Amino acid sequence: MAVAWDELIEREWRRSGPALQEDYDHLGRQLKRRGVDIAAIEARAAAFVVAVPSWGVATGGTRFARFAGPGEPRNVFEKIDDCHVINRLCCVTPDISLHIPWDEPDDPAALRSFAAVRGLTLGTTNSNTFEDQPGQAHSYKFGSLSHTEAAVREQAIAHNLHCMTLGERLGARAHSVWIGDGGNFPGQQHVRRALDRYLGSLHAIYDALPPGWRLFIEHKLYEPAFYSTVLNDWGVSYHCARELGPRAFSLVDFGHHAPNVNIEMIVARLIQFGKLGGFHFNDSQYGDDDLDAGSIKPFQLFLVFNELVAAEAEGVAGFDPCYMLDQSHNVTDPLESLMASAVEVQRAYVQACLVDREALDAYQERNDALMSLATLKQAFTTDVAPILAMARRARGGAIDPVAVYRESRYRQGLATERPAPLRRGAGIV
Ligand code: PSV
Ligand code: MN
Repeated sequence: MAVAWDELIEREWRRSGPALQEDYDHLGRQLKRRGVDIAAIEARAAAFVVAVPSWGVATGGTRFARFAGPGEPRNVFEKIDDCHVINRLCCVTPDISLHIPWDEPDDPAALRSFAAVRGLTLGTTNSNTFEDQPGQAHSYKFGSLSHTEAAVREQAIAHNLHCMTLGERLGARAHSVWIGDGGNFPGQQHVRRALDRYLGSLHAIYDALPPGWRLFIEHKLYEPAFYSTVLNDWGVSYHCARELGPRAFSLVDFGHHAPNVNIEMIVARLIQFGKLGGFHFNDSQYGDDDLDAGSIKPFQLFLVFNELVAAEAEGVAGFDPCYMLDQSHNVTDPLESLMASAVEVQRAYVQACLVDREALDAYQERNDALMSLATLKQAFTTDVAPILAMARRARGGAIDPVAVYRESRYRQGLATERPAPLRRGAGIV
């Protein structure tokens, strides 16, 4: 769908630019009183990147139903077109996380340049051994990398090796593994043997990791297995990443923890142990709800970034986390949700950049609990929206990405351009 983005964005600037400039200047004066240079913060905001998941641009679903939206992407090229719109407007998502075989291209070089001309990279491959593909020799019904039968494990390993070979041709730099392996019933699995088998399979994948690549492993406490999972928590993930070697890291998906788990503590520990690979950002109220990042617990998101920015500031050796969204958009336009979520993640980062670290250190040393929290709250309650908007503006993006997107009528145009039969049935992604 061809849209005159430059024109729309300029029109928005004429309409909203003067008010934004006023807000920005006012915030600049406020921050100056706190000893903070707004231009330096804006530069950090502009350098921030969070990848979008290719599987997030189509409408998601629950176990019960999927309510498809108009103009859904029908192939990986259309997904990349949609990802381009997201980045065009919010200027924070130049990278895409691909899912194989859902995004398997016939011609990887063509896909890579299709993305490149849109200013996008395909940084991470994700394997899929949690469902069966047509014609597949062995079923994953009872597991994949940890399956009791060697032939199933070998098939799952081969799929991961294929993802990485493909990824090399796409210019990817990391491979991410999430498995659905686990048990529904007490006694169904010998839990220690299952983990041993998983680790054995991962060793084979790790050994084939292309030069310069990182391997991310993603834990999850339940679902689709409802009693036990093989990589059930960050401790097991850390153990596996350590067993595998220096290029294996734990990936933290926000939704993959029990309610009330202190995720920022997990993040801090993984940083401390040199094994934080990155994130799948989303939000949740109950389980792995895959809601939009920052929609339910924005303070938690900020506290995670507080740990990340502190590690950055302290120059923790090897600290280089990869930021990705991983959400399921069931009741919103997925592009709007992804834009809003990318901005929420960037907002939390920028707020964390405003923490007065010297003051916080001093309060911590004096055991002043109240003022320690107040220092964090001062940063968290600062409305950084003008900084984010100016960072977008400087890079040709929109002041209000969702508003410009709606004005463009991109979705309405797709509805006729991409006629698709309603895909019935449930599904997480
Ligand atoms: C399933 O929980 C899941 O959302 C995992 O978080 C993976 O990252 C994602 O699917 C894609 O495989
Ligand atoms: Mn995930």
